[in-house]
Amino acid sequence: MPIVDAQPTPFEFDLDTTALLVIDMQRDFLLPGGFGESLGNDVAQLRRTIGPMKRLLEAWRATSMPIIHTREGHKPDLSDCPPAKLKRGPMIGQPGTFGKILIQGEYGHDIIDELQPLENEVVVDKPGKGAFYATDLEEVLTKDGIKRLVVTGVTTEVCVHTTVREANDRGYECLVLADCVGSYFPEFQQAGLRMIAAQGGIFGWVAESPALIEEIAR
Ligand code: C5J
Repeated sequence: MPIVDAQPTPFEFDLDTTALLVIDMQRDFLLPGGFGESLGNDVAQLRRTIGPMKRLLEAWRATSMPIIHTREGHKPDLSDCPPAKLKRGPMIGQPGTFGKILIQGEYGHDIIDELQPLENEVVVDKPGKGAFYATDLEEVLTKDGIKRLVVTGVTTEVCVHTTVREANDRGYECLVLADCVGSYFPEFQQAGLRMIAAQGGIFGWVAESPALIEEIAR
């Protein structure tokens, strides 16, 4: 089995039971002038993941392992957006630079050009921060016999963390790639990664993508 140098211990995986999860690499979060930036965030903190993610996708696509992308967003009538979320995110559904913010079918809701999914890759639309809540992700993973997830995307302390915590509770072993996840807040990026691998890997492992790419390219 391939083994990647990771924290807190090496991460072992096999090509038949491992999937790549790419979380919310959407224009609304990553494009200059978009929703994320309009909230006062520095999108460069997220955009630094694009180069490593492109290299990872290229290597991963040369294997038979599945790739699953997620997008956070809502139906145009917001019927799947809990009032409590809307109360603290009143911009959701409002017109923005790239269409209605976080609304399915709008330009800003879709994945950035650099990381567009291929036709054979699954895209899971999720109304929450976690990728399991109110989605068919569990069915998709079960159908493919997946037991391990390599997790990438944004943001580290919100949608990546929520998903990895949920996945861990459901019995998946998760490897988070430090250079392929991003937070608008450098201190959250650092703490978010440390939390995953602390206490013997309380809910996962952390590694750098070149170490993984080297293993899957063997
Ligand atoms: C946020 C996400 N931060 N994808 N979404 O609202 O992490």
